[in-house]
Parts: sequence; C-alpha cells; structure tokens
Amino acid sequence: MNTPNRFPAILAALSAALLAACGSPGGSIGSSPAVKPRLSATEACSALGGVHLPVTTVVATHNAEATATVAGTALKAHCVVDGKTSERVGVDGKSFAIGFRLRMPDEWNGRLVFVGGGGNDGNIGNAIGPLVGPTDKMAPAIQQGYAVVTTDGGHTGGAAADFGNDPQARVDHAYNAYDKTAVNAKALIAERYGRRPDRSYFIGGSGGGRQGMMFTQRFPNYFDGVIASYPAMRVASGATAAALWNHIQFTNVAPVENGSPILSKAYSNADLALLANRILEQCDALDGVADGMVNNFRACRFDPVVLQCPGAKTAQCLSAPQVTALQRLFSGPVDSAGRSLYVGQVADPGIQRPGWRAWALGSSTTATPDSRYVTLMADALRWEFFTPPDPTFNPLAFNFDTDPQRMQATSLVYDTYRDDRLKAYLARGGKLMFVHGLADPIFSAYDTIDYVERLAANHGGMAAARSFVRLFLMPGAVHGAGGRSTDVVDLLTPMVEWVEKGAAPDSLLAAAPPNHDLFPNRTRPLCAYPRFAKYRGTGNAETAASFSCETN
Ligand SMILES: [Ca+2]
Repeated sequence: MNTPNRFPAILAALSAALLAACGSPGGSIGSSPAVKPRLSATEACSALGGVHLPVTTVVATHNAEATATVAGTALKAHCVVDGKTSERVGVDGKSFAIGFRLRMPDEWNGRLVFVGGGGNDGNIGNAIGPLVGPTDKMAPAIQQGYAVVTTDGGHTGGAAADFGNDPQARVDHAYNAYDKTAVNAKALIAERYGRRPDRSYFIGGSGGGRQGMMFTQRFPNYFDGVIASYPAMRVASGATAAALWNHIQFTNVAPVENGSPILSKAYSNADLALLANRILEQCDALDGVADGMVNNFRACRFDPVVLQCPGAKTAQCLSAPQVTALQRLFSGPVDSAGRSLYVGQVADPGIQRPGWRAWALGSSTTATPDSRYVTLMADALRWEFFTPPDPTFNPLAFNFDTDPQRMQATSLVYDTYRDDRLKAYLARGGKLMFVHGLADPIFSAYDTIDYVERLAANHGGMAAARSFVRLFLMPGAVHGAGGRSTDVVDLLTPMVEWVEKGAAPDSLLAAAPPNHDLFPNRTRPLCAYPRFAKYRGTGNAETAASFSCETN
C-alpha cells in the first residue's frame, strides 16, 4: 500500500493533465502542483524502486530491449520487481523473508495472474505465467499481457522442509506468504499502471492448488477465478498418511538384498506394464474405443487379484503379496479399526509411467529409497506436518492409529478440504476450476471428486454448482505432465472467458505433446465432471472432434 502522503507519480501526472485540459487551476493536487511529463515504461518501472510498502523492499528492473529470456522464451518488454516482505531471523538463527517476483508487461491487458508454487516451495519461480493459447502454439501468459506474480512461500532452500522448525515459517507457508504477495502485487500494479487489476486470477498445481484453495477460503476477495490442478487439499493429514501407507506396503513386498529391502524393485517396470495392460483389457473400451485411455473410469471395477500367480511368480503374473499391496493402494489407508484415513488411488493405466514410479517406488537400487513419498512427503511430515517437529522420524514406523493426531495442528491451518461451502468466495461471484490426473500417485483424484461433490451438495447439487465449479479429470495423467494422457491444455483462457463473459467451460481441448511416445499430437476433450469423453463411434479416434462428453 502507498503511504498517505505519496501520490503515485503516474496518477499525479494524469490527474494534473486532466485538470489542465478541463481548465481547472493547477497546483491544487496534494503537493504536486506541476504537470509532470509522462513517464516512459522504463521510468515507470524504475520509480517502483522507491515505492513504500509495509515491511517490504523491492528492486525493479525494466527489460526494455525485450531480450530477457526466461525458460527459453524471449519475453516482451516488461518490468520485473523482486521483493522481500517481513525479513527476519527465525528461531534457528536462519534468515527468513517472503520473497516474491512480479513481472508487469509494458502492454498490459489489465489482468493479474498469481502462479502458485509446489513441493515444499522455497523457490520463487519464473513468474512468466502458465502456457496459454492453442495447444500447438502456446506461450507464457505474460506474452499476452498478463501481469504475473509468484512467491517462495516464505522460505528459501528448495525442497528441504526444515524451515518447518520455525513457527512463523509454518504460518507463512500455510497462508501468510500468499496473502502478502497478492496484496503487494496489486499495490505495485496500481503504482505502475495507475490502477489496480481489472480482474485477478490464480493458477497452481499440487501445493499450488492448495494455495489457490486457501485464497478461496481465507482471502476470498482477492481473486475472481481460481484454478487448482491436482491440489494438495488434504496433504498435512490424509494424503501424507496415504503416501506412508503405500510406502510401507511396497517396502513389505520389495526384495531383500544384503539384509535390506530395495524399494524400487517391489514392482519391475514389466510388472507395472502388466498391470496397466490388464486394466486396459478390462476397462479401455468402456468409453467406446480401445485407445489406451480409460475415460469411463467409474464403470471400471478393477481388482488386481486377476493378475495373481497360481504358483510361483512369473513374468505373466504378480505374486500374492504384490497383489495385496496393490489392493491396499487402491483402497487407501485405514487405522486398526478399519476407519478410512484417505481415499485410494484410481486404477488407471498411467500407473506404468515414470511419473508414477518416481513418487511410489523411485529408482534407487540401494537400501536408501529415493521415492518422493520418502524424499518429499516424509521430510514434510517430520518438519512441518508433525507438531512439534520430529526430525528423525522413520516413515516405516508410521502408526495409523496415533500419528494422524500429531498432524492435526498443522492440518487445521494448512489443509483446505474442510471448508466445502466457500460462502464468501461464491458470494462475490468467484469461479473455481479443478483439474486432476486419474493416475496421480500422491493426491488422489477421488479426493478432489469428494470435495467437489460435497461443495455441490451444499449448493443445490451438481447441476446448480456447475455455475461456479468445474472439475476436469485427465485420464492417464500422473502428478503433473508426463502421463499417458493429453496434458497440454490452456486452463487460464477458459477461466478468463468464464469470469469475464460468463461462458462456463463444458470441456477443455487438450493435446498430447508432439514427442509423446504413445500418441503424439492426439487431442481429446477434457469433460466437466461427472461427464467423460466418449467416442462417437465414428471418425478419427486421434482427434477430439470424434468424442463427446457423456455420463453413464
Ligand atoms: Ca478408451
């Protein structure tokens, strides 16, 4: 926010010019009597270096030559602001601040898009925005004139979760860093352009999806549209319990070498391909075409017992313990009384993709596993989700009766699955879009379905709720890109059309990338839940036009 006595330079110049044009006497506006020359884009950017924001310092640089290259893209001319809010020393003697980056294009379209983080955060990111435009020629949103902001979530250090030892860092990561970053971004935009954003959007995946949901619940006036992809809505409780549940099942069936289980060998790639092919054999054609994608997953009743070896394990079957572990993966974690702690995973052929293995099994051939259940989730559990932290906790020792209680304190301020009404966000007309891959190995699509159904039930049912929430499930997709799926899709433009023109998306046009190993350039509609993409029975099965959105 501006200090009261500092009139923004651009506003001063414009207002003075306007008054002069109307014949009003000059010298009546605050302490800026003179008509100031119009600032160039470079000057307007530089002026931001002197802006006063609460407990925030900024450095502003203008890339006037349009030669700034970020992530391989030469960006159009813009002003980039790197800022730090609430610099302080934490309980461990470590330095903390809420870092953020805001890029403001010279040719602004009046919109702000906040891009969420992910993992344990700790990186600021590029702040060039999501890819938008037709699937064959997408470009970062900043190229279309969006102002884009990102934050590190209140700590640095990349994936490491040990910031969680600092109580304020936990609060910053839960919600405060996003609040402060959004407020600062809007204030800086007002300084740079002379007005606040006409519309503001949020887009994020995984932890970024959680951050978007945090805005809908805790800061419901900040954004007009929120896009939450494969959101971590129950991460400080159920989903992390599920990760360790799966980790324990898989460790139990891993071959023992030199006295230690080798997690990555619990299932060979051939085992996972066998599983995927059996799922396809049973369920692929339920959507009208055997194309390697199971769109009608709700009609798919798959039990891995059909793959169980009658005798010794061979390449054509799975051992009984391997089958049992998969059944537990698909049914989800329970405590000793059988009470569910999280939903299970969808039986989807995307399970044979490297993106599934990376989370569940890893590739380490030593006694030290490198699966993300361990490297990311167990680390977050030890330092951030347990209260107090338990830095030496062994994930194989997770107690499903007592350890979930140690996660409750963080979950209550960090998780976003509980508020299934979104009263204030919906009252201001906010729109909400979810995307979730059916083969997601960490946040189950079933959990997002559960949330959307609860939200809908509180607002007159799914048909009525379609006015403000849409869920697009992505068959074959893992956690992020790289599934056996059509995962190249512009999410932001349909959200903008929805918010600004009232055109709610019934489906999104998605494509597989040109270098996809199974179906390059294939296109599909992603249908708004509960509809799925069904083959029309005629036409090229590689193209979206041959599919329609249907229900069972
Ligand atoms: Ca199919």
